[in-house]
This record gives sequence, C-alpha cells and structure tokens, in this order.
Amino acid sequence: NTQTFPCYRWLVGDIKIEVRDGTAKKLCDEILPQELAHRKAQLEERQKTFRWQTWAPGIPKCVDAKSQADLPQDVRFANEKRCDFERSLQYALLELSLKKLIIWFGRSWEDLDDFKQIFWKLRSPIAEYTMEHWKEDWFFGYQFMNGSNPRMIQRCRKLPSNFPVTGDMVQAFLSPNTTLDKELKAGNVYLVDYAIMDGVPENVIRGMKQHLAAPLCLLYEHPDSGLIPIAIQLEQNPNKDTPIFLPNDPPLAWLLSKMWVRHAEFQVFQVLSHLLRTHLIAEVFCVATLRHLPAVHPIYKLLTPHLKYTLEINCRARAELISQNGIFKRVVSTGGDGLLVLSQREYKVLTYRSLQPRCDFTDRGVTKLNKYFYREHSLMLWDATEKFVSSIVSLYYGSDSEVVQDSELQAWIKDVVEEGFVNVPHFGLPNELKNKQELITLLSVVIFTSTAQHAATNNGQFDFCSWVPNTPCTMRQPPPTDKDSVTMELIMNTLPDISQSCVEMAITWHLGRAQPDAIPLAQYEEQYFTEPAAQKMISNFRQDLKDIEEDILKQNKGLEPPYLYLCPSRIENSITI
Ligand code: OYP
Repeated sequence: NTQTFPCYRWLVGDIKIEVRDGTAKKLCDEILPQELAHRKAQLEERQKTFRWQTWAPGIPKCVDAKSQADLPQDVRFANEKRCDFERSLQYALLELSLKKLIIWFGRSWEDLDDFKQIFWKLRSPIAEYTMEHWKEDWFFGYQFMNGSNPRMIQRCRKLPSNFPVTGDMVQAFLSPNTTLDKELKAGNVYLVDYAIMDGVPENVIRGMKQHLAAPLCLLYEHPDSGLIPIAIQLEQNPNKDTPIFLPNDPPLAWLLSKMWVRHAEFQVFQVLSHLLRTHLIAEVFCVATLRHLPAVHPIYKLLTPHLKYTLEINCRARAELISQNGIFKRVVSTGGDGLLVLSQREYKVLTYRSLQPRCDFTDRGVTKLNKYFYREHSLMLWDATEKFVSSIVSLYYGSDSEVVQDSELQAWIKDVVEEGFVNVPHFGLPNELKNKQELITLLSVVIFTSTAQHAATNNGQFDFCSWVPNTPCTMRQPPPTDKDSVTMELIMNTLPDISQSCVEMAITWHLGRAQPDAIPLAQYEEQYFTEPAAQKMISNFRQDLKDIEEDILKQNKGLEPPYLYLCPSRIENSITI
C-alpha cells in the first residue's frame, strides 16, 4: 500500500526501487512507528552513501567520490546520456578532421582568417555572427550584457583611482555636447574590472609559460551606438608600461587590448561564473538534500528533479577537466594552480545575495542598462520560479513555525551552511530557516541557479568562444606595453596555438550544444508529487513559462543577434553538462 509507505526504497534482489507514489509528508505528518523508522533508516543509509569531501580548501565542499564510478547507480547518467557524452567530444575532435591540426603544438596560426580552418563543420548561426562581427566595438560591448558571462558589468559613478582615464582621452567617443564627468554623473558610464585576476599564477604548457592580465575596461552607453568600450588598461597598477588603450589607437593595438579583456573574460566566465557559481553551488544542495531529506519529504520532491546528474557531471569535471593533468592544464592559461587560486578568491567574496538576480542587478547598478536581455529574462524567470516555489511551500507549510519545527529541514540547512559552504565568511546564508519566506527565497535560488543561471552561462559558450580570437583560452605572449609595437605577428604569437584552438572549439561545442536528452525546465519527467493540488501548481508554472517563452520569441523577432538562451524550452531542468 503506497499510501502507507510512500516514496520509500524497496530492495528487490539487489536492485533498489524507489516508489515515487504517495503524498508528500514532513516528519511531523507521520504517525505510524514503522513510517518513522523507515524515514530514519533511509537517512542513515543515505548519509553513509553520500559524504562530504574537501576536494580543495577554500571552495565549496563536494561529494566524496574519486570519479563518477564511485557514485551509486541511481545518481549516475542513464546509458544514453553517458554514451552521448562520451561520444560527442570524440566526434568533435576526430570527425572534424581537427585530428590533423590538433598535433600542431606550439604552432601559431599565420593570420586571423586561418582560424576558419577549424570553423567549417561545427557551426552555429551565432558563432558565425561572432566570426563576422567580433572586431566591432558595439559587439564587444554587447557581449558584457548578452554574451555567456553577463554578470561582470557594473555602473561606474567615479573612476577607480588605479584607472586614470581623463576626459580629454575619451571626449571623441562621447556624444556631442557632453563630457566624461557629466556622463559619469548621469549614470551612462560602466566598468568591467578583472582585479580578481591580478597575480593569479600562470600555467606552463609544454615548457612554455602562458600569460595573464587583470584588465579594466570603461564603457559608455552611447545614445546612438549603444554600449561601447572607450578605454582599456591591461594591468591593475598603472605605470609607464601600461598605456590606456583607446578606440582611435592604431587598429591592431586597440584590437589586441580588447582580446586581452576577452581572455580575462574566458577565465572569469568558465572558472567563476560557470564552474563555481553554478556547478559547485548546485552540488552543495545536492549532497545536503540526499543526506537530510527522505524521499517522501516535500522539499526533496521539489528539488530532486533540479539536481539530476549534477553529481556525475561534477565528478567528471574534477577528474578530467580541472584535475592536475586535465584539459585546463593542457590548454588554458589558468590551468594548474591558477584556477584554484581564482576560485578561492571568488569564494571569499561570494554572497548569497549575489545569487538572487534582483539584488545582483541593483548592486551592480545595471537596472537601467538598455537591451540587457539577460536581465529582463532572468527577472521574468525568477518571478515565475518564486511564485511556483511559494505555492508549493504554502501547500505543505501552514505557518512559519512549521518551518522552524521541521527538524529534517533544519538539519538540511545546517549541513548546507556548516559543511557545504564552510569558511565563507561573507556568504550571508544563516544556518537555520526562521520562516516560510526564507525557505521560499532559498529554494528559488537553488532552482534558478541550476536552471536559468546555468543556461545563461553554459549555453552560449560555443557561440561566443568557438571563434577563438573573440574569447581566447590562453595567451602565449605578455600583454603589449606600447601601442606602436603591436603587429599581426605579435597577435598571432599571442593567441592560442593551433592545437589549443582546436581543443577550445571542441570542448565549447561539446558543452554548449543542445543536449539530445535534455529535460526542459518544469517538464518533470518523473512524477514526484502526486497530490492534485501540487499537480495544479506545476501546470501553472508551465503556463507561466509558456507565456515567458512567447514574450521572448516576440521580443526576438528581427533581433540580431537573437538572445534565446533563457527561452524556457531551452533551459535544462538541472545541471547535466
Ligand atoms: C567534464 O571525455 C566536463 O575528456 C567537460 O564539465 C569535459 C570533460 C569532463 C572532459 C571529457 C572527456 C563537464 C562541466 C563543467 C564545467 C564548468 C567549466 C567548464 C569549462 C569549459 C572550459 C573549456 C576549455 C576549453 C579550452
């Protein structure tokens, strides 16, 4: 009788079957002693199976597994997913005849157009658009809003003291009859500051030192041309060898300075925005949920579909992507110690607040920025998610005190904060939940991060990074120190070599392409909730997402390039890649 023993795991031979049928129940809803015993036994077993591990100090803890092979079968990829994952990268590397090129270690391309040699079979309309437009200043500005790392740009009311741009330098790029001072006051000036990159250790690849810079880039929202860069400095501490690059400099000097900004962008994007701020954060909730919430618990039922496959993809990333001789070590300038130092720095300043889109936009001062589609779509998705979460929470928690008294839920949040997010002094998430609203916000953060935020960062990576000069994964020469010595030869010797370019293209395709077996946001495949009231809330959520989809498609009519990463139908229900 599944009403009596809802959602428990049964042992049939040595196959565990999870019975998903039945009403969700909090601990206080259980009356039968055998139900209580079952609940307790299930959690004891889960806590033995899913343990915390410090993979490296100073970043969130993760699941204790050497590789995905150590994970229990029920959180592993299904066969089809595994075959597809393992085949797709090989396809990218071999079928594309990259094979002939990929062994050209250390060999530079001769001309920017040569990158087209690896750009003929793996294609997407926006990747081609990027190839056509990457040199244009408006497109460079556009990517800070609607590229794959849309969270770096902030309003600038006062120039940072280490970035001595003068009004004279940039006067020519402002609209007539205004000054830099006036525009700073009016709120039309923006800054992208990669200070976090300053002094990060550089990778050494096949005996060759790679190079990093920590640029600052000033942007102006021009009434006609939109957001455009007006000044770039490649280091944090200015001296005579750190010129401020300007749009009217010799064209190759300006182009190379923008490439340096985009190279810093690659690192911050992949290591911080993508890996740390989506994958590793979702994993903390994944482990805590498995350890503390029995399958019958309403919050387990709510979160589980949004945490599917996250443990396995992260294990794979730790084993093959960011490990001592993983892909980062082989082709990315922050490979080796760099990516860890970078993540540790970000983790020190990471806040729970910054994971809530409305707060994030307010804090960065970007609520007025025009054509910031990422912001507009994120807010619509946040609101729909929060409305759904709020309805589910209210269905199971009649009052704030029911939240306070749910000892399983309180053990869950304590584990999240004291184990998962240990040693992150400014994070700002308390280790207990005091009322329904705190629970609603937190669950919305978990779902938003694992769905919309991951889609916004992951899904555009092929579009913006496969044309390697637009977002180089490494730089093989130091930043230029004077504007007049920048030649095409220097640029080609600086950009990734032929082999590194092939890998960048292959991996970004592998991760960024539409996943064949994707489950879209809110299309719950397994029916965790069986109550009609909860079913209705799910169907309301789907309707809200349908409306958002329509809005987004309407807004995109005639838009070039389109911004479709946050179309609900293209957002996966969990981090699976
Ligand atoms: C795991 O078969 C993942 O070797 C990708 O990463 C690739 C592998 C393993 C290797 C597969 C193999 C999944 C999930 C993630 C993440 C965040 C960071 C992504 C960084 C991508 C960087 C691309 C580097 C290109 C030069």
